[in-house]
Amino acid sequence: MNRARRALASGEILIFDGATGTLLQQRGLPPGQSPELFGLTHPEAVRTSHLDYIRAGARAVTSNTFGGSRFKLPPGTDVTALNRRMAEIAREAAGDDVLVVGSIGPTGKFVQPMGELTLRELVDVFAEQVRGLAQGGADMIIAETHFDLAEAKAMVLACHQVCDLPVAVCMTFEGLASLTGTTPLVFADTMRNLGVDLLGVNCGLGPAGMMDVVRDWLARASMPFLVKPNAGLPRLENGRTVFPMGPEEFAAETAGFVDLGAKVLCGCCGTTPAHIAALARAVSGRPWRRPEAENPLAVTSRSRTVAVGGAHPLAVIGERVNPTGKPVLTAELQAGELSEALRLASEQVESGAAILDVNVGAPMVVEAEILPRLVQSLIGRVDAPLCLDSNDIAALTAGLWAYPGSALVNSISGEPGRMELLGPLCKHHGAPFILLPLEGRKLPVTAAERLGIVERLVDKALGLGIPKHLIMVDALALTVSSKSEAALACFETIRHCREAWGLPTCLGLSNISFGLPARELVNSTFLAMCMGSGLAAVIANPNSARLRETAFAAEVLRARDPQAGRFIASYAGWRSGNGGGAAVPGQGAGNAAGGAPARGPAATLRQAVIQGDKAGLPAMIEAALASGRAASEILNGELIPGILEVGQKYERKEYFLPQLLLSAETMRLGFDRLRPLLADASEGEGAGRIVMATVEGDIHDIGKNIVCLMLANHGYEVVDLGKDVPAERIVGEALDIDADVIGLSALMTTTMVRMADTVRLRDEKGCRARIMVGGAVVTDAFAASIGADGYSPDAVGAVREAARLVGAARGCQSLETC
Ligand code: THG
Repeated sequence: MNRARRALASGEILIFDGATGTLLQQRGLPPGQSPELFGLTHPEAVRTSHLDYIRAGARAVTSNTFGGSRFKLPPGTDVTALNRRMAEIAREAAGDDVLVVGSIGPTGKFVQPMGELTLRELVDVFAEQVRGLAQGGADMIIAETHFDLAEAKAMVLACHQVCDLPVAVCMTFEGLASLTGTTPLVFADTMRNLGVDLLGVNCGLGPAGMMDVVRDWLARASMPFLVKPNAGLPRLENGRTVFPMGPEEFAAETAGFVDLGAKVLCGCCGTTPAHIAALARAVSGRPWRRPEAENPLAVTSRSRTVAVGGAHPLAVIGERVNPTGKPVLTAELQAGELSEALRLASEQVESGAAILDVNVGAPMVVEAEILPRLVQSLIGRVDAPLCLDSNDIAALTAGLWAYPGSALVNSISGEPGRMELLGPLCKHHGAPFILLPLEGRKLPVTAAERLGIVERLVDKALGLGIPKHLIMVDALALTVSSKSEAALACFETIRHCREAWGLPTCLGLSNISFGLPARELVNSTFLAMCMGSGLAAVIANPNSARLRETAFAAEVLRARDPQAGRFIASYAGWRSGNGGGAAVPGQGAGNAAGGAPARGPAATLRQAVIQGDKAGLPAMIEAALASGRAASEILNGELIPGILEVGQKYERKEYFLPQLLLSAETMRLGFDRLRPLLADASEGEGAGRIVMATVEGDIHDIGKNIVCLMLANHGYEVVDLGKDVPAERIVGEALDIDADVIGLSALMTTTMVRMADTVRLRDEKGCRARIMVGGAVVTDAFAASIGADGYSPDAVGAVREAARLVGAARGCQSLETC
């Protein structure tokens, strides 16, 4: 096995080298001159720089070829020879124990339609470089500082075309997107589809800035990843660029990525052998644990990724860029015009299509010419990833070469020879594809027939080395009006693919209803039933409101819409009959997001409560405490304002019960962590004992919970009896613990009258506790009318009122006048 591949598979953390520019300058490289050309005339300078890093503890050295492409070198340079020579020099320094990693930087050119080059031309440019690096003895190729997805893809295609070496690709992000709009997750999914061996992030950011990039990856980083930060963010001092982080600080922060599952750590700009030595010490002896993550099918564009299957929402593939039944579109495509196709595309994206099916098949249309042209026009205009729909292999090939991300190929059937031709094409381009269970002339009517064809096709694909995560199955919707069991066969096919094989399924929805009236009704009902069986994607008309409503509601029912967030965001104002609501599930920046309330990681603790971010909150609390913030300040300044805002959102009908519950749980999680720390900040033991409850018949407890938190935070001993509590229990508890105060809450006019029961029972039982009341509809006057001792309109006031009543209760006791 290749040395680098073995190292990547091992359980070790690998340390690679750091920046070489300064080392070469110390050895005579004039500023501004090409390090690669300098290396040809000063091989010793390059070799000893590598040795510096090996002595520092680097397990790999990076060849001096970052700018070694045709476009970065003077015309006439023998690119392959230069790269070979630099790899040889690195090999001499590395010997047998250290890895040589062949570096490839960006060319400075863009592919069409942003620039002049075609993807194929760019592959040729990289191939020249890769060939030389492989000949010179590189163990692995690493693309660094890339920012354009198409260029990164070209580099991978070149590697796979020229050699069998493992490939690492590093992208540079500014915040959470590259210069051309690629997010870390889009990048990760596209590289995963291409079969890249090591995912990386380098340059642009210091270690702290790279945390967010790596966190974005964790959802899917089933592949090893590399982190290569700068020594902090550069500053200009007296006209010189200075990197602020010293070796120890850099090493301590960078070593933190081991906890997140990083496989390779190294340094970019501003790092030196001392930084690498410190890094090697910092991670010494720590094992690598491959992060556990899902590996779903993903369709990507330059800026979006749509994960399909598993727990991801239904991906709607817009069907309308298809000449079938559209005379205007047909005529335009025949005349080589694209405007109607572009209009249909934009319209579907606005309706919420996650992916766009692109089919230009019509008489007198040369698909192999029109499809790539349309693809190029679309990638400049819409963000949604594309699905290339054609029977014409030449058209699919040309379409894939025109596409920067991972397009979905629709489809590969069981016709003889199709898989043999299309399978390797899809594998090479990292293109997920749809298997169509058709072979020969006979339609497979039963599920068993379909599954038989699917099984043979999947085996064939796996035999060609195609990873399973590129495969999706079409469940084959036939016409129910002519074959009454057509829908049943789909349900069974969908379920079996999912449960037995873990494969996502899709289907062309409208086929089912041919020949029937009210087709939209049949289609949307069929969709709901398919979703119940586990359908992952649907090719359909996203402009249909009925379809959208069905899809949104079905996602709630099959538990793929947490807290019904997307459904509520779209249909809170729905009226039967006239619909409403915007987009299908699966809309927006990948289908995992979509729809308010935002459920991404929260930026502040307050937001964590508002968003109900239970997963994120504990770490944020620890960070806040570590930064020296007092527990009481976190509670009063973040958690309580957060939960108060949740209450307001609930009242404004922006939030519904699922959000309310989630936020309350998040709040409780935070409070449980802070509670032991609050004692110090309290106003001393024995501030008073208080029994709190929401009265019988009422299940609202947000307000009461806030008051409990506030009272506890002020040092009161609070016994929270919860909600829907009978008067007997409240007074009984007050007697048992000899409470000073009873706090009662009710949200509704129908339940607030129950507060009077408690007052009456307290007097009957001779309980000394003073009673304070509150809740949305409770007023001062009402409190007085039932004989309550105190009232507060809000939680802050409740604390003040509690202090007054405890004083009264105790004063009363000492005077023995009660
Ligand atoms: N499986 C897979 N791919 C597919 C299909 C499938 N691709 C093609 C098709 N079936 C899905 N796409 C369409 C596109 C258009 C129409 C139906 C399915 C359609 N067109 C209207 C008509 O013919 O009247 C035009 C109406 C309009 O939208 O304006 O119905 O099953 N893998």
